[in-house]
Amino acid sequence: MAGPRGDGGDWPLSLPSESPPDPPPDLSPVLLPDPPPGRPPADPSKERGRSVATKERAKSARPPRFKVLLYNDDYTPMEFVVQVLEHVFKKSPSAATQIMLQIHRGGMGVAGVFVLEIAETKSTSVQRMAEERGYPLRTGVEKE
Ligand code: TYC
Repeated sequence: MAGPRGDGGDWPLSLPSESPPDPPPDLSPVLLPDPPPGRPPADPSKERGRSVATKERAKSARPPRFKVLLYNDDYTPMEFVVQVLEHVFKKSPSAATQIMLQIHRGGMGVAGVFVLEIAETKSTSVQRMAEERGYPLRTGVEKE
């Protein structure tokens, strides 16, 4: 007699009963012996990969810093250099005066330390401010 589906197939379907069902897989952790202490990693390519990853992480964690330098000259007024140090480099009036005097006496000084893009922007902006007033003040950017 046909099954309830009317397609002539056996109903209910019976599973093959010749072999017993597979036992459940053994999922218990396999304990491997610890490697001897101090042994180098077996696969050197993995070691290389790890060192590259470490480098990249270090890079993004702390990008390199750049000094913005101001150079002395005989014509740029001291007051202008102090103003630049206060407004562009956010120095206090007394810190700005000290840095200006150090540049005046020593020929060069550090106005601030920044990541490259900020250092270049500040350097360019000081250069432009000086040029607009006809002062020969020179700036530079140098890796820390
Ligand atoms: N030497 C300049 C003067 O006597 C002052 C000065 C200081 C100029 C610092 C540039 O970066 C400078 N007027």
